[in-house]
Amino acid sequence: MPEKTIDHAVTARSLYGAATDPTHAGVLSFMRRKYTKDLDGVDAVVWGIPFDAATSNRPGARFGPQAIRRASAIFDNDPQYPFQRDLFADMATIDYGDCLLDYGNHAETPATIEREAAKVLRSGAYLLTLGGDHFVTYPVLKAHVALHGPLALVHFDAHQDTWPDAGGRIDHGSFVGRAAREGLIDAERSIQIGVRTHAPEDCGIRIVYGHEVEEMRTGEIAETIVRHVGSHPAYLTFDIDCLDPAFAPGTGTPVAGGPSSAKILSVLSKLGALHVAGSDVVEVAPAYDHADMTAIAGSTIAMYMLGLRAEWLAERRG
Ligand SMILES: [Mn+2]
Repeated sequence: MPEKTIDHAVTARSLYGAATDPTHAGVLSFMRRKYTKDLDGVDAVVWGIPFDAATSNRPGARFGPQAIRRASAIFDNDPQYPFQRDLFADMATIDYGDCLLDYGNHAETPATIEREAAKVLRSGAYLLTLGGDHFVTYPVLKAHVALHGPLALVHFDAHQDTWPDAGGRIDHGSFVGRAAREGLIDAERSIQIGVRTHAPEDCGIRIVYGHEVEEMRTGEIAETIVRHVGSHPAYLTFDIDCLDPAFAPGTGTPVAGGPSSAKILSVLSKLGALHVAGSDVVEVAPAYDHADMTAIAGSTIAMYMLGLRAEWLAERRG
């Protein structure tokens, strides 16, 4: 038997290199990355925000980070498809654990999330956030914008998330409208993919509707995104309900008529030209899942986000 690690999430001596824990055993961090709050020398951080009080329909995304971590155990020490590399060979990556939130005091939630995200970003690390419902993107995005200025939003979702909000709602369906009105995102450079509901306004954001995703080839979709965003720094947010409920039933507000995980993963793999400043995967709600299919899709999308980052870093370091 090749040399195996066990409980790499707590026994790892290095932040580099893939773990080799048995898939069915060991402490479950994201892809067995070391669990630590120490940001020294870290290139990429995976962080959970177990919050779902902003959900309009079925709650349960507070269990998303745990489910995604558990499903990520399928990524063992083989080179990660389709990147053909150990993502962690040259990218020191940690699991920063979860954000501590008071379930009885939502008024403090946005500021707590923003403050914690800012702490990570100040270290210079790339931040990949695991939701939680889609509200969590708003404070995380704010922390990124404080560092980078307004970002292009690349938003995979069945919903536009631009429903009315006078400015103070803790609502998973209004963060995009708020971000546009507050100048956090550059609406003209922003794009939504997979939308199949109608909100009252689009805020000037380009929409690729669900039926268009169905008709377009993956290269065409990726090219549309890259052309629209250009070289502008972008924030990549992925609501798992972008996928058809046949591929991601475990979510709060499923909508029929979405793309397959295969199609969307192919699109993501072709986004290497984007300058992605930060990313998240949200709305995985394992209580409505079957055979971990939604958690597996979510963890694979998160792995692709790290893969794109690893390629980005490798390219710049030569
Ligand atoms: Mn959605």
